[in-house]
Amino acid sequence: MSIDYQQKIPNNVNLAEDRRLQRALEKWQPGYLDWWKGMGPAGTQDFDVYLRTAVSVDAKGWAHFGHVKMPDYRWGIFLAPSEEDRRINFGIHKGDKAWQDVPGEYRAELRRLIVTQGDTEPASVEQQRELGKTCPSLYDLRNLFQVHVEEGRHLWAMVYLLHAHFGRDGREEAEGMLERHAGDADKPRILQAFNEKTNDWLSFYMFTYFQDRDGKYQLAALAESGFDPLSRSCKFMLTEEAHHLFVGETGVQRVVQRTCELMREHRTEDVRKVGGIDLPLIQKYINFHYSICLDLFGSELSTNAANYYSMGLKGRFLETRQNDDHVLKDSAFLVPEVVGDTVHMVEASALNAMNECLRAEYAKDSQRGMDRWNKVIRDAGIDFQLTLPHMGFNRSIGTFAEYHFTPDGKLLNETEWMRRRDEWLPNEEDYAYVATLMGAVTEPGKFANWIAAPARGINNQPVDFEYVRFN
Ligand code: BYC
Ligand code: FE
Ligand code: FE
Repeated sequence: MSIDYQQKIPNNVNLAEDRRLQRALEKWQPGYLDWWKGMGPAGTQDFDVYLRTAVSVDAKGWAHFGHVKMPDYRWGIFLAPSEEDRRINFGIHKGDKAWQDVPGEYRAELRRLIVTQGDTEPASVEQQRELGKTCPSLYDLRNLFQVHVEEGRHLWAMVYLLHAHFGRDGREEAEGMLERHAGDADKPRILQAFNEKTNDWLSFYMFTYFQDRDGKYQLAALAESGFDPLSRSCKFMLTEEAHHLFVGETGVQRVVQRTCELMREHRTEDVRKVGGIDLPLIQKYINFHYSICLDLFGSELSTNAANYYSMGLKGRFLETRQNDDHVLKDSAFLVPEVVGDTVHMVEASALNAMNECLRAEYAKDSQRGMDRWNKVIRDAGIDFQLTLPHMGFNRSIGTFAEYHFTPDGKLLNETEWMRRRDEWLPNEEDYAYVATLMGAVTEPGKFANWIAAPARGINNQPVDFEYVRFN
């Protein structure tokens, strides 16, 4: 189904037929635009940006490219096509028809899931809002803005569900999305990783590699939902998410590549002397971003997560491909436990271990890009390996919250941890150094010294295309 762009709010949900809902969303829209202008990408209102906009949700139609001023971007409501006779695939309602309306008894749980998901979307834009001022190239600047408009659209996706299915409290929650802000002392965002600073571009690439990947896994689990409108929203969001992950993976890879070039060219490991980002510093950034993202999956054991699953609200990654009964009443899953000074994997109820189950998938997937980065280092003939830190490193949620582990998994006491944490996490000096590298490069086809050019441009355009016009 194609998307109606004649309307104030582009959509493929027949909004015009539901006047009340349409009016409610049109009332929310100006607040959203105010938020975009006040809390969205700073100082960008007049830029023309080469953006991708969805014109329909099928495979061919959703990637339409052209220069757009961001406040004029057509944020809309797009659900993936509905599946005929879709069933609930897991939990106690397995086999029942998927719900088109919120089941009354699960209203509170569904609302909480949708609000938590929605809250992260504008949060990420707020966290990254200053980065446009220090872009390493026009190509990267355009990618940053593409991510931003799509995170804005993801907020629309969740706000639509709240307005369409949760009545008055849904509308209040939709207001709340524009009232909480990343890092705000009084009204912070719900999940901690969305209150951290993202002040430099290495952080941005790490964010889109690690944190957007949490998005991918959470959205995939919600795409399994028995609540069909949520499932269809998340399915379409996932198609957009792929680009965010691409930006992260190739971004880090290009930094790694440039670092290797500088090391070889100048025959030194100390690339800070020549304006590069040294591999140990890249490792510290990985340690930080991966560990705060592991926290995003919640506690290893959670009755909330068990309930979400049994109720049919949130499934596992690729639920229908799992080879079991999809009810899991008597099934087990391995979760970590600290015994003495080592970590043991012990059996727990699979239902209670849902968060851990999703985190395990995430961990596997996180390794894949690392392998590609390491190949770049190896191909350059350099003896160094980037690694994911141990699951207990720098954790604040769940089993590991009360312990301290080194990146390679040795238990430390509090004093040792405080003394040595700067060896593993970026410290003030590291951030200050990276900050000195950040300066706007805005000539088409030029790149900052610390990052390699990409292999190709966006949508078959050349790398030196004018992806952003400043006017
Ligand atoms: N100490 O907090 P709970 C994205 C217990 S990113 C000890 O309820 P839950 C994006 C607590 O009592 C994706 N225990 O977490 C990315 C409870 O135990 P019981 C965002 C503590 O609900 C980049 C248990 O721990 N989407 O889209 O299991 C850019 C569980 O705690 C403590 C989502 O996250 C403590 N301090 O899971 C843009 C999806 N604290 O009583 C966008 C929606 C708590 O239950 N969210 N406990 O046994 C969810 O699915 C869930 O909210 C979470 C948390 C997975 C996040
Ligand atoms: Fe998103
Ligand atoms: Fe994203």
